[in-house]
Amino acid sequence: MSNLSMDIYRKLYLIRKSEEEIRRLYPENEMKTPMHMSMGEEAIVVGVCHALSHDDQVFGTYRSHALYLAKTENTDNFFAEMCGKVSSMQKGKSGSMHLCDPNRGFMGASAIVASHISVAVGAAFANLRLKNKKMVAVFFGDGAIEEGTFWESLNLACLMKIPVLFVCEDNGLAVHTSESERHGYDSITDIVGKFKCNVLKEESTDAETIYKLVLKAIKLNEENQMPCFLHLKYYRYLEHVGINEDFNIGYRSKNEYIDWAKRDPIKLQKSKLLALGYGKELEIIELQIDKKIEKSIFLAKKAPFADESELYKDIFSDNEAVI
Ligand SMILES: Cc1ncc(C[n+]2csc(CCOP(=O)(O)OP(=O)(O)O)c2C)c(N)n1
Ligand SMILES: [Mg+2]
Repeated sequence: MSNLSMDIYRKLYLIRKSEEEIRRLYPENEMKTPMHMSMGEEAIVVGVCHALSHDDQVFGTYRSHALYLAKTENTDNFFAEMCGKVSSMQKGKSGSMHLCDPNRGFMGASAIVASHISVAVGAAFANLRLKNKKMVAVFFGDGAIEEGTFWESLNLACLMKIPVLFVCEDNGLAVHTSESERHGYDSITDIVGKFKCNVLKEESTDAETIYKLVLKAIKLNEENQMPCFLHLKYYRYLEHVGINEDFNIGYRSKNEYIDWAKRDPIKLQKSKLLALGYGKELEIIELQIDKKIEKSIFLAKKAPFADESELYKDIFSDNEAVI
């Protein structure tokens, strides 16, 4: 059995199932946080995180359910935070948009488009100075390319040879506005390619393909010390924010979704393993994950909310940053 293919499937299934559970439970109104769902994006985060080591660091956006679970697999903390409970590491104060787990390399997520990119470059610079060999990957959408801070951060990383993986998760949309209505150019990679960085792109929804691409990016960085810009395409299955489909409001058609769903990342990985005869193993893995998630949700629902005094804690940092 290919451990790689199975491990990748395990993570893909964990993420999809967790979000399916959010869709099932959100109407109960126990999860008060706004939800920017990841469905459709899973191959990117799993492919990238699988190529990183445990200590490597990632930074994400408000749409980071998948990234958080791919990097940490920590469903207890994830569901506790979704329910706003004190048992979560952030004690219910971060919600879906500001997930964080620095001990497992998930350094943080920001709801301000592109704001985390310069922070990630700073963390990578610190790692370089500390010679701790930690890699930094920063994930952002195609909308972040329209922010000045993206270009300033890219410029600095290229100039100073700071080893950052810039991961652009391009779903062609910023809320409801398509790229062609926003960009005064045709190709992001052509423009980024003018900088002194490695540029790699992929449209596949196969997590293993993306995993191999990231190994290549890491190797290139070892050879020439230049940062890497990864341009990866995916299709957002659900509305910009919320748990529903939104093909009825006019900015996109369900046919696009139907085309992408034919190569859905989870189904794709599962069909590869089924073709190799691993049906029984897949059943066992899915059952284990279902139980793990069920337990995490049970614990999250049972846990109390934080005491009111918690509102005044962790507002300003008086600790040294975890790097
Ligand atoms: C600086 C800033 N401007 C505007 C917004 C409002 N806003 C939230 S998400 C979003 C779209 C971002 O699109 P993209 O970066 O492609 O990410 P996606 O939602 O597609 O994952 C916008 C404009 C914001 N949060 N921050
Ligand atoms: Mg987008």
